Amino acid sequence: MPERRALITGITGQDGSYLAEFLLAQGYEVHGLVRRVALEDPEHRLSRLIDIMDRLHLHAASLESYASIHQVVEQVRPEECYHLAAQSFVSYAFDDEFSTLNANINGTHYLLAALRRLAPACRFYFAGSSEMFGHAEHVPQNEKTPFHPRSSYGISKVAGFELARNYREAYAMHCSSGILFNHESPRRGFEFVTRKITSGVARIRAGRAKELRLGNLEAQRDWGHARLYVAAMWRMLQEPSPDDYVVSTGETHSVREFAEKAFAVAGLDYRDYVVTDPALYRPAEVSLLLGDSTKARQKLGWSYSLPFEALVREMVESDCRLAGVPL
Ligand code: F7E
Repeated sequence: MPERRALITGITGQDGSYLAEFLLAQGYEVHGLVRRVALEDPEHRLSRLIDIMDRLHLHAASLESYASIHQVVEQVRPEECYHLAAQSFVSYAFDDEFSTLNANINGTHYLLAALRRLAPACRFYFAGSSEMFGHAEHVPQNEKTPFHPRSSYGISKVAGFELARNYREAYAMHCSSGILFNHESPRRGFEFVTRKITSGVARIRAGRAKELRLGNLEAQRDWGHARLYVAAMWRMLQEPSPDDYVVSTGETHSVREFAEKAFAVAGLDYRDYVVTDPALYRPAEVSLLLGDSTKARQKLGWSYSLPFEALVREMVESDCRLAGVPL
């Protein structure tokens, strides 16, 4: 069978790197759209791709420029496109609403418009987010739960979701959105709370820090493992018809619980180190997210069974290894 061509935006991130590995293992020709600065600084910005770099085709482009996206889509003519790139840090979205909305909404729109023109049969995956539910009316949240985003990030994801749906309905394109709940791993960026905690544990264990400052410890999230979520993205694009799916574990835990478990993995008591800092609270918090992924399990045959403790342990062990204090 000839190789299938996939294009991934956001390939340098946590999800992009796991998805690239997954698609390579399925025999795909994998293309990635990356910023020029990333190509100029591969050691840092392409670090998650280091082991598969020689098997990837990377193209410099900016999601802020329609012309550059058009050029890459014209060159690659992908059969599947996974749109993962975004300004994805919710706290930053409060500091700069304008660039979050501009980059996330326009980037999605430009890509869809270029695909429509140059590769209309391409199957398209949009990275939706549980942040679209925000101040959710129902617990747990499923595909029918109304959106009530609480940040410009959440708003930008609702807009992207609606754009993907509109291209599906108006132009008969195969556009699907995954509404992914929080997903973590040793490759998570350091600004997100799970990695902030696990890297903080490692620094404390290595004697390089004495405390860890956190914001709202009572926020609850449905945290899964990113490596296991990328399979759901792929499955969505293998379906005969496009659709939208919640991807989640069906369990929720507080930030406090994550911290308690992470410190315990290293034999420490979080109460001795965690300091709450009101400056780290968000102007509008999403207090409780819990996903119901029945549809993804039933229609896509996707499943998830990794215990929460195993995710926390993997992340702490990895950060302790990186800090030179393996457990
Ligand atoms: O915050 C609380 C914070 O930044 C989780 C992104 O991937 O998942 C992620 O969004 C919770 C929030 O992720 C700190 O207030 C307390 O309630 O790890 P986070 P997020 O905002 O849930 C969704 C699905 C996405 O789509 C996003 O792109 O933890 N929290 N103290 C803190 N959060 C951070 N970052 N830092 C703290 O010190």
